[in-house]
Amino acid sequence: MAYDMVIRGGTVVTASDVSRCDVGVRGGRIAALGENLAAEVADGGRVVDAAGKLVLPGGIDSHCHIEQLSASGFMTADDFWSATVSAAFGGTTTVIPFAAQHRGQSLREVVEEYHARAGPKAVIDYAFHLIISDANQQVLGQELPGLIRDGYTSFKVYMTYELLRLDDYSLLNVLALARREGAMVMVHAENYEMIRWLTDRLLDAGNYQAKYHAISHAALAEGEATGRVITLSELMDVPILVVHVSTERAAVAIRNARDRGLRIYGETCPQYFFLTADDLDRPGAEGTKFCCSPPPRDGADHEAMWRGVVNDTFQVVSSDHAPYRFDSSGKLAHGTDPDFKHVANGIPGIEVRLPLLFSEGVGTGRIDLQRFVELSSTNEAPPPLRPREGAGPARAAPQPFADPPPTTAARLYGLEDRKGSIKIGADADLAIWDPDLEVTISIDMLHDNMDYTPYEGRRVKGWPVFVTSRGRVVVEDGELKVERGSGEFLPCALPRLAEPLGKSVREMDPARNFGAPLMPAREAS
Ligand code: DUC
Ligand code: ZN
Ligand code: ZN
Repeated sequence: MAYDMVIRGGTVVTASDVSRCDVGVRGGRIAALGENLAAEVADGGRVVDAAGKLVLPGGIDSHCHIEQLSASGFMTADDFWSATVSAAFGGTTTVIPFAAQHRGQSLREVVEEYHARAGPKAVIDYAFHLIISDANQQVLGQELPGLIRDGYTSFKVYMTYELLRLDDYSLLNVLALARREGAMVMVHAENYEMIRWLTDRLLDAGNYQAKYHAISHAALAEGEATGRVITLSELMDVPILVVHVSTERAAVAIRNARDRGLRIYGETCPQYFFLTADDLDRPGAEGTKFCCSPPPRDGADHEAMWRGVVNDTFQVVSSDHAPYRFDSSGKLAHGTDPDFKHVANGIPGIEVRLPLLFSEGVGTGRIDLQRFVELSSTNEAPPPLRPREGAGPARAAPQPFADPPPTTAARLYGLEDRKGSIKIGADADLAIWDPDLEVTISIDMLHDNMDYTPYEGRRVKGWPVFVTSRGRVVVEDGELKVERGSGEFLPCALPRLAEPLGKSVREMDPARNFGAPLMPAREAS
């Protein structure tokens, strides 16, 4: 049977292997992996020479903010067109941004709004996480269960931010619902009162510059909240994913929880390897370009993040792309000398996420190619066992490792049937990388709608040069080859990795709590 496209002679990182072979694509899907497939290309089909290149699954960016209005009223600089074009140029072929509820809004209406934004513009495929800021009866009792069944199977909750945060009682309600319905809960874990107290004292004393943002969002605030939400999830026996982890303390909390057998997953982002709190101390208002929450930390935390990607504390490295321009639409909306409390929180990075991780991770030998793929999309190899500690090679000295196995974005969010791996039957979402291409990152070469990049001038080695989505060529020779709106919505399955352990603590277990039925029963799927 003839192929529409054959990618010939590259080093292919498959679900179980790294090998030199051809990839045959038919009907938008991967149809074959083997030798000499080019001889079977259909009339009008094409052969793409990948000799000397790497053929990787297109990345999944499972944490990015696109055409999202923040609770403080800032619209991101990127819409679904510019963000997905930028993602594709950086080797990402699936994005999972947020449909963000503001208090008082119907979740269903929010989702419709985001579809109206994405549908006509996205050039690669997309799913949505929900953001729940109003965990009321109507939302938890009716809207959310229905939406989960319609393919919105993950949602983010905040422990900080006045207009978004849920108190512990509401968090427990959300966790109970997630357990019952089988959804994945993503948590922004920072202690609201600690940040509020520090912010008030700093501003009272006139310490308003961007650098104090990093002081107000203390590392301890992240560590405390991470530990607390892990405890809440343990009470409810439901897995959670702690997003954008930036500190050693939080990483250790996640790692320790998993060593105790809990299903606690972790995500970190390039900014927590590459940027520091000192970047917020740049002259004038330049420091605002680095304001995000949690803020960039320091060298010891950077090393802890690298340890975490090696020892599987983290299963995903996402961009947390939250683009606000350095002008009155974004960072300088409150003037050219704003106080940190009023600076839009977030930094761009959707295009450079994978090149940064490739260059500093694979290029330096910290992680191998398969681990790179695991962290950036998925890899369904039997889970490799990871060393307990240290920054040694990812596959060195296996030791018994507690359940759950290492996992990745596609599996965390119920997309693994179609996305994130090079396997027969999966969507032909591929990125051919030139591992030797050296690039100096600069805002001029990026495709987002930003006016700065926090990585200006940084040199990386390795960049994707040819990208497909469902077999369509999206990027070739530095040009975009697809139309606006050609990306498709992806309903997500219930993630198996959101399944509870089935082990209740005594107080939640009717067999040991004198018969009280407290544990939300999981729905049959
Ligand atoms: N949280 C995010 O997830 N992204 C940007 C800012 C924030 O607080
Ligand atoms: Zn967040
Ligand atoms: Zn975010």
